Amino acid sequence: MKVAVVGATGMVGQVMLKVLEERNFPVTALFPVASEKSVGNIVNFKGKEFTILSMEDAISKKPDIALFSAGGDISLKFAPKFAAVGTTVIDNSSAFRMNPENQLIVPEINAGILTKEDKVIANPNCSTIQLVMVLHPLNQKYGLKRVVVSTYQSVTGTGKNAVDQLNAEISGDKSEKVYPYEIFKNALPQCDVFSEDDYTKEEIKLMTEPKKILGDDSFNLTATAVRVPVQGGHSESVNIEFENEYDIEEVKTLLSNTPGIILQDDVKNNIYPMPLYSEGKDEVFVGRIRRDRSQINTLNMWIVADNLRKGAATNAVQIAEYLVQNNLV
Ligand code: 2RA
Repeated sequence: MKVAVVGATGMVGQVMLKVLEERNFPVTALFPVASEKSVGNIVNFKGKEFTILSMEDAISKKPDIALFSAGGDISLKFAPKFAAVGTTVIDNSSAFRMNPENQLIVPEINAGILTKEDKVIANPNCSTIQLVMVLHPLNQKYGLKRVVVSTYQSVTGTGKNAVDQLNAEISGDKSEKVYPYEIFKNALPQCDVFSEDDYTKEEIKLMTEPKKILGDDSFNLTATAVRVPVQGGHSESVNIEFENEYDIEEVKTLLSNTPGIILQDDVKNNIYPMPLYSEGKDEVFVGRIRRDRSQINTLNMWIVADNLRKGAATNAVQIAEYLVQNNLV
Protein backbone atom coordinates (compact mmCIF):
# COMPACT_ATOMS: atom_id res chain seq x y z
CA MET A 1 0.00 0.00 0.00
CA LYS A 2 1.20 3.51 -0.84
CA VAL A 3 0.48 5.49 2.34
CA ALA A 4 0.59 9.24 2.96
CA VAL A 5 0.70 10.56 6.52
CA VAL A 6 -0.42 14.19 6.52
CA GLY A 7 0.75 15.96 9.68
CA ALA A 8 3.65 13.52 10.02
CA THR A 9 5.59 15.75 12.43
CA GLY A 10 2.69 16.37 14.84
CA MET A 11 2.04 14.32 17.99
CA VAL A 12 -0.67 12.16 16.40
CA GLY A 13 1.21 11.92 13.09
CA GLN A 14 4.28 10.62 14.89
CA VAL A 15 2.14 8.00 16.66
CA MET A 16 0.52 7.07 13.33
CA LEU A 17 3.96 6.25 11.93
CA LYS A 18 4.81 4.29 15.07
CA VAL A 19 1.56 2.30 14.95
CA LEU A 20 1.92 1.56 11.20
CA GLU A 21 5.33 0.12 12.01
CA GLU A 22 4.29 -1.76 15.15
CA ARG A 23 1.33 -3.40 13.40
CA ASN A 24 3.40 -4.14 10.31
CA PHE A 25 0.85 -2.42 8.07
CA PRO A 26 1.68 -3.36 4.44
CA VAL A 27 3.36 -0.07 3.48
CA THR A 28 5.12 -0.33 0.12
CA ALA A 29 5.70 3.42 -0.16
CA LEU A 30 5.47 6.11 2.52
CA PHE A 31 4.78 9.78 1.79
CA PRO A 32 5.15 11.90 4.96
CA VAL A 33 3.57 15.34 4.59
CA ALA A 34 3.95 18.37 6.85
CA SER A 35 3.88 22.16 6.66
CA GLU A 36 5.92 23.97 4.02
CA LYS A 37 8.63 24.80 6.57
CA SER A 38 9.17 21.06 7.21
CA VAL A 39 9.38 20.02 3.55
CA GLY A 40 12.73 18.35 2.92
CA ASN A 41 13.20 17.32 6.53
CA ILE A 42 13.54 13.64 7.39
CA VAL A 43 11.27 11.25 9.26
CA ASN A 44 12.28 7.71 10.14
CA PHE A 45 10.08 4.71 9.40
CA LYS A 46 11.06 1.06 9.74
CA GLY A 47 14.73 2.05 10.07
CA LYS A 48 14.75 4.08 6.86
CA GLU A 49 14.78 7.83 6.27
CA PHE A 50 11.92 9.46 4.35
CA THR A 51 11.87 13.03 3.10
CA ILE A 52 8.88 15.13 4.01
CA LEU A 53 6.90 16.06 0.91
CA SER A 54 4.69 19.01 0.09
CA MET A 55 0.97 18.33 -0.12
CA GLU A 56 1.02 18.76 -3.88
CA ASP A 57 3.87 16.27 -4.32
CA ALA A 58 2.09 13.72 -2.11
CA ILE A 59 -1.15 14.08 -4.08
CA SER A 60 0.78 13.54 -7.32
CA LYS A 61 2.04 10.20 -5.95
CA LYS A 62 -1.62 9.02 -5.82
CA PRO A 63 -1.34 7.12 -2.51
CA ASP A 64 -3.79 4.31 -1.82
CA ILE A 65 -4.46 5.65 1.69
CA ALA A 66 -3.83 9.03 3.34
CA LEU A 67 -3.94 9.32 7.12
CA PHE A 68 -4.63 12.93 8.08
CA SER A 69 -3.98 14.64 11.39
CA ALA A 70 -3.23 18.25 10.52
CA GLY A 71 -6.30 20.18 11.62
CA GLY A 72 -9.68 20.71 10.08
CA ASP A 73 -8.72 23.48 7.67
CA ILE A 74 -6.03 21.33 6.02
CA SER A 75 -8.45 18.38 5.85
CA LEU A 76 -11.21 20.46 4.28
CA LYS A 77 -8.80 21.83 1.67
CA PHE A 78 -6.77 18.75 0.78
CA ALA A 79 -8.73 15.59 1.64
CA PRO A 80 -10.99 16.05 -1.42
CA LYS A 81 -7.89 16.58 -3.61
CA PHE A 82 -6.45 13.25 -2.47
CA ALA A 83 -9.83 11.58 -2.97
CA ALA A 84 -9.98 13.01 -6.48
CA VAL A 85 -6.85 11.03 -7.44
CA GLY A 86 -8.32 7.83 -5.97
CA THR A 87 -6.83 7.99 -2.46
CA THR A 88 -8.93 6.86 0.49
CA VAL A 89 -8.53 9.45 3.26
CA ILE A 90 -8.86 8.62 6.96
CA ASP A 91 -9.15 12.00 8.65
CA ASN A 92 -8.51 12.56 12.35
CA SER A 93 -9.85 16.14 12.33
CA SER A 94 -13.44 17.10 13.10
CA ALA A 95 -13.94 18.46 9.55
CA PHE A 96 -16.06 15.60 8.16
CA ARG A 97 -17.23 13.77 11.31
CA MET A 98 -20.81 15.01 11.40
CA ASN A 99 -21.19 15.36 7.63
CA PRO A 100 -23.90 12.86 6.58
CA GLU A 101 -21.85 12.09 3.45
CA ASN A 102 -18.93 10.80 5.50
CA GLN A 103 -18.72 7.72 7.73
CA LEU A 104 -17.52 8.12 11.33
CA ILE A 105 -15.81 4.87 12.24
CA VAL A 106 -14.67 2.88 15.26
CA PRO A 107 -13.78 -0.44 13.62
CA GLU A 108 -14.98 -2.63 16.51
CA ILE A 109 -18.41 -0.99 16.22
CA ASN A 110 -19.34 0.05 12.68
CA ALA A 111 -16.60 -0.68 10.13
CA GLY A 112 -19.15 -2.88 8.37
CA ILE A 113 -20.86 0.16 6.87
CA LEU A 114 -17.76 1.07 4.83
CA THR A 115 -17.79 0.63 1.04
CA LYS A 116 -15.36 1.34 -1.80
CA GLU A 117 -17.27 4.57 -2.36
CA ASP A 118 -16.17 5.94 1.02
CA LYS A 119 -13.17 8.05 0.01
CA VAL A 120 -13.06 10.40 3.04
CA ILE A 121 -13.60 8.52 6.29
CA ALA A 122 -13.73 10.38 9.61
CA ASN A 123 -11.85 9.22 12.69
CA PRO A 124 -13.86 10.20 15.81
CA ASN A 125 -12.67 12.51 18.56
CA CYS A 126 -10.40 10.80 21.08
CA SER A 127 -12.74 11.20 24.05
CA THR A 128 -15.60 9.86 21.90
CA ILE A 129 -13.75 6.69 20.87
CA GLN A 130 -13.05 5.43 24.39
CA LEU A 131 -16.63 6.25 25.42
CA VAL A 132 -18.38 4.44 22.55
CA MET A 133 -16.14 1.40 22.86
CA VAL A 134 -17.87 0.87 26.22
CA LEU A 135 -21.33 2.19 25.36
CA HIS A 136 -21.72 -0.05 22.30
CA PRO A 137 -21.92 -3.48 24.01
CA LEU A 138 -23.98 -2.01 26.85
CA ASN A 139 -26.42 -0.40 24.42
CA GLN A 140 -26.84 -3.67 22.56
CA LYS A 141 -27.63 -5.57 25.77
CA TYR A 142 -29.51 -3.10 27.97
CA GLY A 143 -30.43 -0.10 25.79
CA LEU A 144 -29.10 3.33 26.68
CA LYS A 145 -31.51 5.89 28.09
CA ARG A 146 -29.17 8.65 29.31
CA VAL A 147 -25.41 9.11 29.58
CA VAL A 148 -23.64 11.76 31.66
CA VAL A 149 -19.90 11.98 31.07
CA SER A 150 -17.25 14.11 32.75
CA THR A 151 -13.78 13.95 31.22
CA TYR A 152 -10.32 14.52 32.66
CA GLN A 153 -8.26 15.07 29.54
CA SER A 154 -4.52 14.80 28.94
CA VAL A 155 -2.60 17.83 27.70
CA THR A 156 -1.38 15.66 24.80
CA GLY A 157 -4.86 16.18 23.36
CA THR A 158 -3.96 19.81 22.80
CA GLY A 159 -0.56 19.08 21.31
CA LYS A 160 3.17 19.40 21.93
CA ASN A 161 2.97 23.07 22.99
CA ALA A 162 0.59 22.16 25.80
CA VAL A 163 2.89 19.38 26.96
CA ASP A 164 5.69 21.95 26.91
CA GLN A 165 3.57 24.38 28.99
CA LEU A 166 2.89 21.73 31.63
CA ASN A 167 6.52 20.65 31.85
CA ALA A 168 7.68 24.27 31.97
CA GLU A 169 5.26 25.07 34.80
CA ILE A 170 6.38 21.99 36.71
CA SER A 171 9.89 23.44 36.67
CA GLY A 172 8.62 26.86 37.69
CA ASP A 173 8.61 28.54 34.27
CA LYS A 174 5.18 30.10 33.79
CA SER A 175 5.99 31.89 30.53
CA GLU A 176 4.45 29.28 28.19
CA LYS A 177 0.78 30.03 27.50
CA VAL A 178 -1.22 27.63 25.37
CA TYR A 179 -4.12 27.54 27.82
CA PRO A 180 -5.89 30.59 29.26
CA TYR A 181 -4.49 29.65 32.68
CA GLU A 182 -1.71 27.62 34.26
CA ILE A 183 -2.40 23.92 33.90
CA PHE A 184 0.02 22.64 36.60
CA LYS A 185 -1.83 22.10 39.93
CA ASN A 186 -4.98 23.13 38.12
CA ALA A 187 -8.04 21.76 36.28
CA LEU A 188 -9.47 23.76 33.37
CA PRO A 189 -13.20 23.20 32.64
CA GLN A 190 -12.52 24.12 29.03
CA CYS A 191 -11.34 21.78 26.26
CA ASP A 192 -11.30 23.68 22.95
CA VAL A 193 -13.35 26.87 22.54
CA PHE A 194 -16.80 27.68 23.89
CA SER A 195 -19.69 27.30 21.47
CA GLU A 196 -23.49 27.12 21.59
CA ASP A 197 -25.24 27.17 24.98
CA ASP A 198 -21.87 27.74 26.72
CA TYR A 199 -20.73 24.19 25.91
CA THR A 200 -17.23 23.74 24.51
CA LYS A 201 -16.64 22.19 21.08
CA GLU A 202 -15.17 19.16 22.87
CA GLU A 203 -18.39 18.68 24.84
CA ILE A 204 -20.49 19.05 21.71
CA LYS A 205 -18.35 16.37 20.01
CA LEU A 206 -18.98 14.08 22.98
CA MET A 207 -22.73 14.76 22.80
CA THR A 208 -23.10 14.22 19.06
CA GLU A 209 -20.51 11.80 17.68
CA PRO A 210 -21.55 8.75 19.78
CA LYS A 211 -25.08 8.80 18.35
CA LYS A 212 -23.72 8.70 14.78
CA ILE A 213 -21.25 5.91 15.54
CA LEU A 214 -23.79 3.79 17.43
CA GLY A 215 -26.46 4.54 14.83
CA ASP A 216 -28.84 5.34 17.68
CA ASP A 217 -30.44 8.70 18.37
CA SER A 218 -32.78 7.37 21.05
CA PHE A 219 -30.71 8.15 24.14
CA ASN A 220 -29.75 11.42 25.84
CA LEU A 221 -26.14 12.44 26.39
CA THR A 222 -24.55 15.36 28.21
CA ALA A 223 -20.88 16.15 28.86
CA THR A 224 -18.40 18.27 30.78
CA ALA A 225 -14.85 18.22 29.42
CA VAL A 226 -11.98 19.18 31.71
CA ARG A 227 -8.25 19.54 31.01
CA VAL A 228 -5.97 18.21 33.71
CA PRO A 229 -2.18 18.14 34.17
CA VAL A 230 -1.80 14.58 32.84
CA GLN A 231 0.06 13.22 29.78
CA GLY A 232 -0.81 9.52 29.52
CA GLY A 233 -4.39 9.60 28.37
CA HIS A 234 -7.96 10.74 28.87
CA SER A 235 -10.08 9.61 31.80
CA GLU A 236 -13.87 9.71 31.91
CA SER A 237 -16.36 9.41 34.74
CA VAL A 238 -19.54 8.03 33.15
CA ASN A 239 -23.04 7.67 34.56
CA ILE A 240 -25.27 5.45 32.42
CA GLU A 241 -29.02 5.01 32.78
CA PHE A 242 -30.32 1.98 30.90
CA GLU A 243 -33.77 1.33 29.51
CA ASN A 244 -33.73 -1.96 31.38
CA GLU A 245 -32.49 -3.49 34.64
CA TYR A 246 -29.00 -4.95 34.65
CA ASP A 247 -26.81 -7.21 36.73
CA ILE A 248 -23.50 -5.62 37.76
CA GLU A 249 -21.48 -8.84 37.40
CA GLU A 250 -23.04 -9.45 34.01
CA VAL A 251 -21.94 -5.94 32.97
CA LYS A 252 -18.39 -6.64 34.08
CA THR A 253 -18.32 -9.97 32.24
CA LEU A 254 -19.76 -8.38 29.10
CA LEU A 255 -17.13 -5.63 29.04
CA SER A 256 -14.33 -8.03 29.95
CA ASN A 257 -15.28 -10.16 26.94
CA THR A 258 -15.46 -7.18 24.54
CA PRO A 259 -12.45 -6.97 22.14
CA GLY A 260 -10.42 -3.83 22.75
CA ILE A 261 -11.58 -3.42 26.36
CA ILE A 262 -9.61 -4.41 29.47
CA LEU A 263 -11.53 -4.57 32.76
CA GLN A 264 -9.49 -3.26 35.71
CA ASP A 265 -11.97 -3.46 38.57
CA ASP A 266 -10.81 -4.83 41.92
CA VAL A 267 -11.13 -2.02 44.43
CA LYS A 268 -10.30 -4.29 47.37
CA ASN A 269 -6.80 -4.36 45.90
CA ASN A 270 -6.86 -0.76 44.62
CA ILE A 271 -7.12 -1.97 41.01
CA TYR A 272 -8.67 0.60 38.64
CA PRO A 273 -7.64 2.33 35.36
CA MET A 274 -5.21 5.26 35.46
CA PRO A 275 -3.74 7.33 32.58
CA LEU A 276 -0.20 6.94 33.89
CA TYR A 277 -0.49 3.24 33.03
CA SER A 278 -2.64 3.47 29.90
CA GLU A 279 0.01 5.52 28.06
CA GLY A 280 1.36 3.72 25.01
CA LYS A 281 -1.37 1.06 25.06
CA ASP A 282 -4.19 0.53 22.54
CA GLU A 283 -6.89 -0.82 24.82
CA VAL A 284 -9.71 1.01 26.57
CA PHE A 285 -9.51 0.40 30.32
CA VAL A 286 -12.70 0.24 32.43
CA GLY A 287 -13.19 0.07 36.19
CA ARG A 288 -14.99 1.48 39.25
CA ILE A 289 -18.19 -0.10 37.90
CA ARG A 290 -20.82 0.35 40.59
CA ARG A 291 -24.58 0.70 40.92
CA ASP A 292 -25.93 4.26 41.13
CA ARG A 293 -28.09 3.92 44.23
CA SER A 294 -29.81 7.22 43.50
CA GLN A 295 -31.60 5.93 40.41
CA ILE A 296 -32.84 2.56 39.12
CA ASN A 297 -31.25 0.92 36.04
CA THR A 298 -28.23 3.23 36.42
CA LEU A 299 -24.51 2.69 37.06
CA ASN A 300 -21.26 4.62 37.32
CA MET A 301 -17.91 3.69 35.78
CA TRP A 302 -14.46 5.04 34.99
CA ILE A 303 -12.94 4.76 31.48
CA VAL A 304 -9.31 5.48 30.56
CA ALA A 305 -7.41 5.30 27.25
CA ASP A 306 -4.33 6.73 25.58
CA ASN A 307 -5.87 9.53 23.52
CA LEU A 308 -3.00 9.51 21.01
CA ARG A 309 -3.34 5.77 20.34
CA LYS A 310 -6.84 4.22 20.46
CA GLY A 311 -8.13 7.79 20.67
CA ALA A 312 -6.49 8.74 17.38
CA ALA A 313 -3.62 6.94 15.59
CA THR A 314 -4.44 3.31 16.35
CA ASN A 315 -8.13 3.73 15.53
CA ALA A 316 -7.15 5.33 12.20
CA VAL A 317 -4.72 2.52 11.36
CA GLN A 318 -7.34 -0.07 12.35
CA ILE A 319 -9.72 1.54 9.84
CA ALA A 320 -6.96 1.27 7.21
CA GLU A 321 -6.43 -2.40 8.14
CA TYR A 322 -10.16 -3.06 7.73
CA LEU A 323 -10.12 -1.42 4.29
CA VAL A 324 -7.20 -3.59 3.16
CA GLN A 325 -8.58 -6.81 4.68
CA ASN A 326 -11.94 -6.26 2.96
CA ASN A 327 -10.52 -5.17 -0.42
CA LEU A 328 -12.03 -1.70 -0.09
CA VAL A 329 -8.80 -0.03 -1.22
C1 2RA B 1 -8.42 17.29 22.97
N1 2RA B 1 -10.00 15.73 21.96
O1 2RA B 1 -8.18 16.43 23.82
C2 2RA B 1 -9.26 16.97 21.75
C3 2RA B 1 -8.43 16.94 20.50
N2 2RA B 1 -7.45 15.94 20.50
O2 2RA B 1 -7.99 18.45 23.04
